[in-house]
Amino acid sequence: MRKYTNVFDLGNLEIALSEASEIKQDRYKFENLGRHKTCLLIFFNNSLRTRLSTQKAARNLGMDVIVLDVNQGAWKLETERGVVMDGDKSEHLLEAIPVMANYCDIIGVRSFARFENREDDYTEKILNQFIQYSGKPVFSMEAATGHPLQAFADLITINEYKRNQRPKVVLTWAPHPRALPQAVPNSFADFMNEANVDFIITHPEGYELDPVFVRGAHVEYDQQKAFEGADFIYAKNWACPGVTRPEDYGKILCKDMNWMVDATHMSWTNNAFFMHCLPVRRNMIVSDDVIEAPTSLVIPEAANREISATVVLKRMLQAL
Ligand code: AN0
Ligand code: CP
Repeated sequence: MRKYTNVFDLGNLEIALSEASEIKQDRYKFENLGRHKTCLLIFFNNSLRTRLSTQKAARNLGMDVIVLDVNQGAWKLETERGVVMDGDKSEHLLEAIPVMANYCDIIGVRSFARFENREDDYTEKILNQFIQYSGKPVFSMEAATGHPLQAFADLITINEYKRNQRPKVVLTWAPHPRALPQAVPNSFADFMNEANVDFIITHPEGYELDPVFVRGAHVEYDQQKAFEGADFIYAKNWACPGVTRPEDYGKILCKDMNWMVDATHMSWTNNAFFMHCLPVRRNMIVSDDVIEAPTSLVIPEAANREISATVVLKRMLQAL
């Protein structure tokens, strides 16, 4: 595998899931694969889970790891070509990428949507520069439009907890005080559309996700209807994706607290499991009792981030 940005990079999901369970049974099975190989993790944004689980995954494979927080201690990076660099940015990404690539074999990048320009975000301008100019395998640790390590961990979790062959999985929008990217819901939809699940998306009007990710999924604007008979509820906030009204891209259109997932919402379901990628704001997205219930999978989901990252890094090492 030379890049990992979406579900199609994984190929057959059944095979990917069986590799995940092989690694979960013995996470050190491939501990010699990464000897004398270095994984560089570059963060333009904050992280707890991705930062820790990806380092752990690299170490499971015997790799060395370097972590760079671009905004803490490195030179401020210019990302636009043609800019007269007379401001606060001392270095250009076009030099920084090949320089950083010298010191490693595989690169992970976290670079969230900036919400300045929809086209820049949806063409993955920053991530694609790493792919183009590093000459190294690159994986997304949440880029502008996707978070495929999270979605793979979510799929692993659903596969572990499902009670029937084809569970009903609902992705629901929920309220949040700040504008958040669409990366997590996009990738979740990307994966669920290829998985053996009955997939429904529910959100207020105006929050339609990009058709590249929604594909044939059923979109239901009535949240209660969507929740009926659900086996898994996956909650996430996202800001306006600007599909129907490009001028609203990145805006908060709705703060309706009736969309928060609480015990009443869960009572509409088939005793569903609750999922969220974390970090989560309690009593905005989900009530205390729902996230603390035995049916909450937020912790096992986060634990599976180590597994999804180990599978992806293993495949990248095998292709070096
Ligand atoms: C980020 C987001 O919504 O994309 C990261 C989630 C994994 N969340 C926040 O910024 C709170
Ligand atoms: N779920 C997730 O990616 O969490 P972090 O932002 O803490 O890495």
